Amino acid sequence: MPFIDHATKTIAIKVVYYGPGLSGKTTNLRYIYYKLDPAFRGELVCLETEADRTYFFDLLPIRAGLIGDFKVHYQLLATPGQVFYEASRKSVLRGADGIVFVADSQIPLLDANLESFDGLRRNCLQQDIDLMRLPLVFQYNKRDLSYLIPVETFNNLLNPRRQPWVEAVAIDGVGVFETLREISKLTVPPVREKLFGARPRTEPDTADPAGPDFDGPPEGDGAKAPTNSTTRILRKSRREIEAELDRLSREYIGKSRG
Ligand SMILES: Nc1nc2c(ncn2[C@@H]2O[C@H](COP(=O)(O)OP(=O)(O)O)[C@@H](O)[C@H]2O)c(=O)[nH]1
Ligand SMILES: [Mg+2]
Repeated sequence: MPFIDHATKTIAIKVVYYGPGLSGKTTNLRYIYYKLDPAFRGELVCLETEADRTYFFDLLPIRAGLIGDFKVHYQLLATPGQVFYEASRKSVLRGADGIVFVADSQIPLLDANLESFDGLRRNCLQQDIDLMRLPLVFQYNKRDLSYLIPVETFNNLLNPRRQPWVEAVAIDGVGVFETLREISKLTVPPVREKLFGARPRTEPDTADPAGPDFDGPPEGDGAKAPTNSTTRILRKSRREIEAELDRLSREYIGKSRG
């Protein structure tokens, strides 16, 4: 369910990057952060608990264009991959408007991908999220390496409904904005319908995070995302982290008004 503020005419669309540990989720967010003009993105933060680090994920708020006359913000969230962070992954999925499943293309990691996708299914079920109806894009990452899982195999195993998929080398930025564009194409129509019903559109939506406002160099230009672009935020408990997430996204929406 997107966050819609009718008073300020702003919408926040939440996109969760999900996948096995080390598949490249943080790398995607870093690259987006690094390429977008600072005017169109907030800080990339890593939220974690002080005590046991049992709860952490990355958050990047970005500004896109308009749906009707509503300003659109995307909140990109990357889940932690390790098995023992199940609780974090579950609560991060709450209220997700779309999911990018970042798979690791290396053959030895086939099982890890399948297990992670199973976990996604299970967590959605427990959160009353219908994964069959949620916008979902697959990113088959690390295509620069050898011994790769063929795209066809990935699609047969993970993506029988043939939702959009993108082959990526996130570390070089290849496919990163393409993935973001695909998920935005899928997340905008349900929001539009929620706002304006099914009536025909009068003006085109511009809520593509890699769209008209994006004037960075073309993706895959060989530039690597810097590895130290994340601000760390420590909080005591999971509840405090969730409150912080709320605060950060609202603060960003507030700041980027006008
Ligand atoms: N070769 C290669 N390495 C990648 C690619 N994307 C990410 N990595 C590396 O994989 C590791 C894990 O990436 P990270 O984004 O932290 O994974 P996360 O656990 O999904 O957030 C890092 O060392 C990245 O540099 C890629 O496309 N190709
Ligand atoms: Mg990560």
